[in-house]
Amino acid sequence: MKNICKLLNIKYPIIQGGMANIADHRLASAVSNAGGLGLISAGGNNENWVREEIRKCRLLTNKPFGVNIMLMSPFAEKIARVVIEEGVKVVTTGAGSPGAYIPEWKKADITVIPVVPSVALAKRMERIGADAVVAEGTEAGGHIGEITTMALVPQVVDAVNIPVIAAGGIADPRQVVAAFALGAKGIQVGTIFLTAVECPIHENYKQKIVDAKDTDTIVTGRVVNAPVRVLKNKMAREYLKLSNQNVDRMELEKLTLGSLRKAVLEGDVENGSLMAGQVSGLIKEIKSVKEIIEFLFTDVNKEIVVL
Ligand code: TUI
Repeated sequence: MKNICKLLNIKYPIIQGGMANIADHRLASAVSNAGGLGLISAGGNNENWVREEIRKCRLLTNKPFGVNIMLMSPFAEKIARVVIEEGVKVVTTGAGSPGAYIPEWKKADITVIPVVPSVALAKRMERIGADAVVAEGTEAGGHIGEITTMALVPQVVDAVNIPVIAAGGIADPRQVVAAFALGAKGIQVGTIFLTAVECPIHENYKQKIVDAKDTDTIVTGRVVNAPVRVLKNKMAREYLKLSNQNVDRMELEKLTLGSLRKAVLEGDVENGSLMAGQVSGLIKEIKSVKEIIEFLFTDVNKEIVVL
């Protein structure tokens, strides 16, 4: 089986989590320049935005980088075409099945890495031509599945013959070793990159992660079948209160609509949606992307963590 570094032509077996409406060319190029695989996250943006971001990223790095496509986006189909037109080499997907796009991407020689929350979806992705899968546990931030990384990763590893990349709950070298011990060939991290110097979010959002403790995340959206892990704040508490009262879906959507942007751009940490994983409690300082990547792979047992 191909090693992740060789598959992706990178130095460290780490890919950046998608992070809708956050990860643009600035974070992606920083991750790629530091030896990982950076990703531009299409999020809820349209195809023109994605095209521009790809071009800006090329100006900042000559290393490989990819695009993450959030499949619930109304622009997903158009973005699926733009990545081909722009010669992007790697695509990761989240929040749905990319089945409809995989044949075209494979024809264009794109390495396709769907993010999956279950064994069934991992098997389906392998069958239709995925080159690797990211098995993301429920510890992760943002839109999540039900199974923990500890339980999910070895089950996916046993079920498929393509490389498995572990995600959810990784922000420290001990967790990197654990992921590889479970059979993963690489890691995907999001939350710790949110706090990176190069991550283009408001400082208040970064500080809220640095200040968080283990129990400070909560899952909203279960009642509308779109569970999303966020840091506890006024918005999250109100959301959960309303969803326990069986209010209309539209009322709930009014509360979350635009709330990620509120947090990301305006630093409104009480009314914004602060997506973050359970590892927030482990993160104690703001570092550069390069420092973060080098930290994650410090003193790891090279027999377990194969670089
Ligand atoms: O996608 C993510 N994380 C995300 S996407 C996002 S933007 C968003 N915000 C609010 C609501 C919805 C999306 C923020 N964070 N991670 C990968 C991931 N994919 N987690 C879970 C899934 C998933 C879920 C169902 C993948 C496939 C799937 O398939 C259902 C099907 O179609 O079979």
